[in-house]
Amino acid sequence: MASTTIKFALFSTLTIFSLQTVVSVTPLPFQHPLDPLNKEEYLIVQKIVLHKYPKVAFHYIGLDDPEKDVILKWESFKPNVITVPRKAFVIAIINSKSHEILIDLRLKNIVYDTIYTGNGFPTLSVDEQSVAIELPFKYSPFIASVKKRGLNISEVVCSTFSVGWFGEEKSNRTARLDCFMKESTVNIYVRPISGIAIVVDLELMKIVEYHDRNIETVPTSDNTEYQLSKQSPPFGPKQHSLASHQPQGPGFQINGYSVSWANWKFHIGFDVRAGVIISLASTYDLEKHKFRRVLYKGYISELFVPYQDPSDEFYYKTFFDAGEFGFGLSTVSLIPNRDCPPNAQFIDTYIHSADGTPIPLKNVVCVFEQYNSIMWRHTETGIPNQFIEESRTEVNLIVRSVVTVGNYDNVIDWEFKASGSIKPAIALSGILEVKGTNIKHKDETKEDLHGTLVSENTIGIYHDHFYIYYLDLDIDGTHNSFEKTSLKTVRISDGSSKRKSYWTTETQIAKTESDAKISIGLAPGELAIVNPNKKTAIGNEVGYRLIPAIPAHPLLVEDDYPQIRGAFTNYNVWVTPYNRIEKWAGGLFVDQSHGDDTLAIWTKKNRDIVNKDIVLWHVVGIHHVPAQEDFPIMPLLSTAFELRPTNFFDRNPVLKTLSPRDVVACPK
Ligand SMILES: *[C@@H]1O[C@H](CO)[C@@H](O)[C@H](O)[C@H]1NC(C)=O
Ligand SMILES: *[C@@H]1O[C@H](CO)[C@@H](O)[C@H](O)[C@H]1NC(C)=O
Ligand SMILES: [Cu+2]
Repeated sequence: MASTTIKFALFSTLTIFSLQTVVSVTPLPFQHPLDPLNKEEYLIVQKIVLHKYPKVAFHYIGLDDPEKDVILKWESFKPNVITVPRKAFVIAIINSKSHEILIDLRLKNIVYDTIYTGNGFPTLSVDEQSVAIELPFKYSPFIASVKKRGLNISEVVCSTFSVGWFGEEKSNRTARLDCFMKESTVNIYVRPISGIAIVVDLELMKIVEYHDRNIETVPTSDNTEYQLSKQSPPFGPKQHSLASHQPQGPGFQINGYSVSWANWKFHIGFDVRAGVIISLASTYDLEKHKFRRVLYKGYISELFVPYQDPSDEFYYKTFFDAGEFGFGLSTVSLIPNRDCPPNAQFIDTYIHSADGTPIPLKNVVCVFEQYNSIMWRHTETGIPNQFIEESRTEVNLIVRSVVTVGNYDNVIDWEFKASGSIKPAIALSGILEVKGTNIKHKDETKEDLHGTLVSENTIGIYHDHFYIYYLDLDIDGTHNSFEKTSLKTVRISDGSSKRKSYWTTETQIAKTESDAKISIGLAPGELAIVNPNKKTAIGNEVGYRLIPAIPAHPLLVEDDYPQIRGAFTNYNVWVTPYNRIEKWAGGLFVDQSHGDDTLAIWTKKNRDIVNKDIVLWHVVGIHHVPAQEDFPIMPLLSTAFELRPTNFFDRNPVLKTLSPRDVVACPK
């Protein structure tokens, strides 16, 4: 989480980029009904809304995805794309009121325009944050605070932070500002000016609350630089180059936003709130000679990052990065040959500014093949006079994007395997959120620092990262069930065996949403989405298993305000019946939300989920106790889970897959 300084810089670069390359950028016409809005479509939205209202702040503009049956019909019969509705959903602030507006992009009219009167506010816009961060420099109490600390105001930069919700009945749309020193280092986040609270009313665009509680040392800039140009020898440890040359060319094709590779085809969407969206992932079954559906739609629905310092200047830091700052708005351009290997291909898209203007975003996604590991192998030594060894190399396809919300960088990968697995992975890097302290050595205090002393005068505050994935699996069709299989020990007491025990399985079909709320713990078990209407030739239900990430459970008490808002972390797994409007696990209006529109609330209806179109939600969490190695910038910390076919194929689907080397050696 979360600031504007970096995003502001990003936008400036983009503006320059668009001016320089305006001639060569040909907007990609949409070819697929799930393609993100293109430049022309953003302009239509802007024109229509500005025609009705003179002053509008656009906080969200995105594709209003057509109904699933329409998409599936389109995919099966491949009619002209024009037959599918094309609409944009808009959240805008007009006269300080949140509007939800639906626009028909073909008819070029407003389908509905309603005022939202519930709790919570839209995603903060980058533009308003850019204005807010300049306010302290014209605010005399702040100038005095800086002077009092002996700091140079010309070397101060500020960032915006969402304020959270702490039980207030009513609140105005506000943000907090934290300020940092940029002098002698670009690593601003590790040089906070601690002890000051600044609250900005985003509608009035002025500072409405200010206090300077105490002065803590601003950590020095020594050893905080991460730019290569600022480092001095010795360099190391040494890394040798790896060949990622593909003499036969890439094994995948990208057509617009549609990708095909090996036995997979899928679509990559992009949304200013969700970031990358994987849709319509189907795998080709060599024996059945057809594509079979696996994942209708998958994306990260929310990221909850609660910090664990209850003091006046930190308690409010309980961020919802997707809903408050926008994963898509915070997606950065990937760096070729660094973020992605030389064999990667890149996809560009558009996002929008607060006045509705489309902004090109280059290299927002990269797609590449990666030699990973062994696909399968065996050495057979058990047959006299024969020596058998067989091994197949695994090549995977990775779809990567990077979401940088202020200080943190989230590397978001979707990995596809020829064996039928999909492996979503998250990796964190970037800068810790730290607090200044007068303490230089751990022995100086016995107090709870609410974090780790990661450098002199610098506390890396404890926090969590809880990602919740929306996974609308459609295993071989839309109607699926959720099965929980427990592995249980059976004691043998009748003397029927020399053994005293064994384990076996017991499978239960989750009937309703309550049956499907799962806290993954010590009890061994298997979780699977199955299609009860489709069986293998020998009678097993076809399915996909969830091999979960290392489980992380919330540690805040259930009635604490941030936890009410982030109640979707109460379980690691949830299953809901498909509902087109249940997209955001923390709610549609998350900024300052009261937690009344979360997954935890929707599932109270306890709806039926047997043999229905269902959605699996998986929480991937990291409890982060910072360490000195995370300073001044942290090496990648990663976690992943796997959606793995289970009795989906009749046998190993990669039995006859050739390793790349075999393909080269094989004479045509
Ligand atoms: C304050 O910082 C500015 C900008 O870096 C610099 O030009 C100026 O000399 C500094 N003033 C003092 C008193 O150090
Ligand atoms: C909201 O702002 C108005 C002024 O615009 C102020 O009168 C009111 O007290 C504020 N409400 C809260 C809860 O801060
Ligand atoms: Cu962290």
